[in-house]
Amino acid sequence: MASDTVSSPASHPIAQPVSHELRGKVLLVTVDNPPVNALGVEVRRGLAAAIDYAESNDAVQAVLIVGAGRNFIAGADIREFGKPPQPPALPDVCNRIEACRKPVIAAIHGAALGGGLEVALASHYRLAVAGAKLGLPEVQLGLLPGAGGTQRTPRLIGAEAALSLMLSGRHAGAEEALKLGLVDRVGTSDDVLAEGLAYAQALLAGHAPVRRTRDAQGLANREAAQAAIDAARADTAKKSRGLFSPLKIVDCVQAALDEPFDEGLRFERKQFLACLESPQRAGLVHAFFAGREVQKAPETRSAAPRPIESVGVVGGGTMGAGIAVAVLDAGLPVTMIERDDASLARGRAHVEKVYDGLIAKGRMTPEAKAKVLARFSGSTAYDALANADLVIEAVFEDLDVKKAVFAELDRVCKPGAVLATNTSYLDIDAIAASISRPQDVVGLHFFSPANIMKLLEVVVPKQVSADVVATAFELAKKLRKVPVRAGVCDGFIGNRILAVYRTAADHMMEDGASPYQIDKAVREFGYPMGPYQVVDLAGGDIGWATRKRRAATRDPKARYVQIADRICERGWFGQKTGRGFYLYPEGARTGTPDPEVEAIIAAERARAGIAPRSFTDEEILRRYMAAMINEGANVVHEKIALRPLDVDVTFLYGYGFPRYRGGPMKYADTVGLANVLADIREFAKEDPLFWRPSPLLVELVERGATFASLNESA
Ligand code: 3H9
Repeated sequence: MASDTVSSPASHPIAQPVSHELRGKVLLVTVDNPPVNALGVEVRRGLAAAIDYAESNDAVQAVLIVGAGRNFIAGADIREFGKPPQPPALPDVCNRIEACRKPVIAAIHGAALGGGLEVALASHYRLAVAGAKLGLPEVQLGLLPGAGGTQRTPRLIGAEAALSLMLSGRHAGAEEALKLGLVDRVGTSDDVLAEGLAYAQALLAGHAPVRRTRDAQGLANREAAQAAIDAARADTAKKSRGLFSPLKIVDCVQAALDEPFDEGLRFERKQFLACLESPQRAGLVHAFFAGREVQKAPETRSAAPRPIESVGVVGGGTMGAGIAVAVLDAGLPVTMIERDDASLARGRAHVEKVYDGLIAKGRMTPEAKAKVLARFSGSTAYDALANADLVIEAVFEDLDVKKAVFAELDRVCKPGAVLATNTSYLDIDAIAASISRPQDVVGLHFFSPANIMKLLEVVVPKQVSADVVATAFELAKKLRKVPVRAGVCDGFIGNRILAVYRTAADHMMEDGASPYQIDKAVREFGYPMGPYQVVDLAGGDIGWATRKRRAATRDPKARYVQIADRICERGWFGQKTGRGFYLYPEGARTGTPDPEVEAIIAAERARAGIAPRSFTDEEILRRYMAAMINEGANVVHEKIALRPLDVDVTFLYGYGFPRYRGGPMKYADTVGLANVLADIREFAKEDPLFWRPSPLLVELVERGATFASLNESA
């Protein structure tokens, strides 16, 4: 390049994320901070400077704030949390906007979330256009609206509506926002700039006064407000067990009712800072970014996905039907294959049952069901899949059965069709190698119920081509699933790690902890259920079949706890049989402890020559988590998972790990890897074969590094 064509950096002023220009009498202030106009320090400075300019310039009679790109403002810059604060703070910027002596109007399109909505609430007038999403989702990040949101929202729309928005974190569309009183007007077109300017001009023409939300009267009915606060407090104590920020949100609204505005702001600030420093905030923000990071697998960057316009599903059992529903819900046509008419009828009935359930709950109309099912067809002949772009096999978990299905797919499917298996454990490389087009074979491991669970493990066999993997990620997006890239091994990421910590739990049970104590300790950690409740829910026979299959290959030196086998031998498979680890009298959904199970456990301990000892809940968790973390480290070490964050997302979305702890690997960083390793070495004194420290964990501790450092460098 010739040197005279190169501009010096000085000739290119750095783009300012907030610009302003005069449009007639209106100062148009544009926030342009891609990708989502987050309120980083430069944006905060720019907004404050724009208001200063408006006040000091006589030509300006009103201010219009808009966002460039697809959103108004998505909120505070989450990446700044935990770093040293840089002035001006957002609450000060909002106060500056509200104090402006000339009318300030916010014109909203796309996301006005968190701090973004707080900027709008500090403005004097608000307009939204179709497609706008207004909300205060801070609670999902372990925070509370900390730029006046907890004080202005209830004053504007009342305590009940404000609490509902802030405690759920949900988004309201433009029309709902108008109904709630969050905005004053909804544009008739989606041209936010034109709508905003027209509104500003109309306000000026009508001599609309400056109108401050701090003076709004939404809390005037004190009794109603107090009742809403009390109800929210009771509900939150029940529903948000273990969470730090929700009750603080309620406290802030109480302060809004009891205190003058400025005092309420001070209270809010204190609570916000307490949330900001909490480990829950760190865990939830990690979960937010990790959930986005997993979508960026290398193949999604290097290859374009193949088009998917029609999908085949082989197998109409629980899994196949759930997958069919997930695909139908994404708007795609599905062809189901079963071996005979009776099985096909059962598969179709499974699919219909899901929609009938929605109809019964009033969440779907029979007409809508008919419309969805018009996209569903079934056949007992594989030839019906000749034109499918993607086929997902969900038949019985047996390698030979699956290979036979793939031989049929190889015979009938068009060239370029993606051939996926929903196996949970089997060797996908072997399945791929058994047909003439291994490059088209990929694993899509759904979790049950497949139409509901968010996790999708995308299992990447050796010979698969990159565009097939990219197609799997694209499918996940269409199905609104969270995809995690996994390598081939027994159990992939999730089930492989699950097997290890379940074994640790079984060891504790045989050594003296009751299954009921283990479940309770795990629930108190934040899981919705303990491991033995999960077995009872899923059906004990499933794990029993796997154990029997693996008996021949099990390391004879490894400790094997037989308690679950004794229970299954009695036909006690959990909820579906009325008893398992727990008793479920008369079809109860929650189980009660079973003295007979305790007797079986006692007998097994005696048979194994174990004198039972007691465990504290804390000790149970240390062992449970150490087993999980250690196998998580192995999975990363062997490159089955790309990074520790992929393990975290797997457990957050597929295994009920409490989101506010960020996932097992994030949790390990929080307690300190050296502590986890010390625990493992301690436990290894009793059972060195089971408790073998992962080489990766040892290496990180030696280097004084964290799992997080591997997320950043990957
Ligand atoms: C807050 O406001 C606190 C205040 O009350 C008080 C302060 C004192 N910051 O999701 P996408 C990134 S708390 C930084 O894929 P979409 C995201 O990581 C905040 N970055 O797009 C991604 O980056 P990359 C309350 C952010 O179109 C890229 O933007 N606000 C932020 O599917 C695109 O994101 C929220 O909680 C952020 N705030 O969805 C809103 N937001 O390309 C959180 C996003 O490097 N955000 N990024 O992977 C969202 O809900 C969605 O991102 C949104 C767009 C709906 C906006």
